Amino acid sequence: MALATLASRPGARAAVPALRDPPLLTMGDMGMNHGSEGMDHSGMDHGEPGDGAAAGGVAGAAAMDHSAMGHAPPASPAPEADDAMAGMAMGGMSMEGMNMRDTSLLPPDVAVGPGIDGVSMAPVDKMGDPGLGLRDVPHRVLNYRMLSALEPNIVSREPSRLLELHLTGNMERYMWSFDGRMYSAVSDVPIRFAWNERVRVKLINNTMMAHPIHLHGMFFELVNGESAAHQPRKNVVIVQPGASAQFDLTANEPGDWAFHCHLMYHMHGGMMQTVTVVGPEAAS
Ligand SMILES: [Cu+2]
Repeated sequence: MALATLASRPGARAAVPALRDPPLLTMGDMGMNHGSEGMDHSGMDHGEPGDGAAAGGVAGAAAMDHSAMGHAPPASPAPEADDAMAGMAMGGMSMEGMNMRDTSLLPPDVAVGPGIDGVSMAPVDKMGDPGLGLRDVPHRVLNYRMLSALEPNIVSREPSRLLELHLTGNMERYMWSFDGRMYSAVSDVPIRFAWNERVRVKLINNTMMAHPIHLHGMFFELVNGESAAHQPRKNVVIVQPGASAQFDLTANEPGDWAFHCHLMYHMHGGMMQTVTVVGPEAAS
């Protein structure tokens, strides 16, 4: 524990607050969604091959998005499928038969290898979740759903494309990456936007750590349930463990831009990519 004091005069000291409980990752934090928000058990692999509903949910979630346009209402958690998990109480859950690294859930463009030690089973949007260690505190905690752009966004048209990117890692080897490729392993430009293209980017966190993902060069608008004109403009978005987050981007700054986790250890560990915005001259 560390204590710091910001005082109005030398020697002033406030009462020392009580030590908080150390936060623990829950099943929901690992993309297994037993948390209170946006429960979705449909993606859970509990080893029942005959469970059509669960299997369909997984395949649907994995196969979606790449061809889909970003027209869906923002950030709506998948419908509940509690039947599949009926009777399984949180405390009594067995880890047996549960595959924490089911790489078949990943789209084909993710490079599967030693750099991926886990796959989120059913990532849900957690824009309204204050995050690990802050859910049950007695004081008010802010979250992304509370944000709204004061001035309307200049561009708020519907995205014409949905780009899904997976945040991936291997904690033991300390490897971090986008789509299973560390920055050192990327030889081409993997993330490319056309001039003035409007894209909804969906980040899916397959790791057990939160990643503040930062884009240089342009602001983006968080898909947080606010109207398109007032989606908050940011250039960093925290993606919680096992969860997803979406933002809308207007590609109107030509050039190459850094796109990386803002935890510097993760960036140096490989969670970094180059984003290229093709300039207007290429479009003509
Ligand atoms: Cu990170």
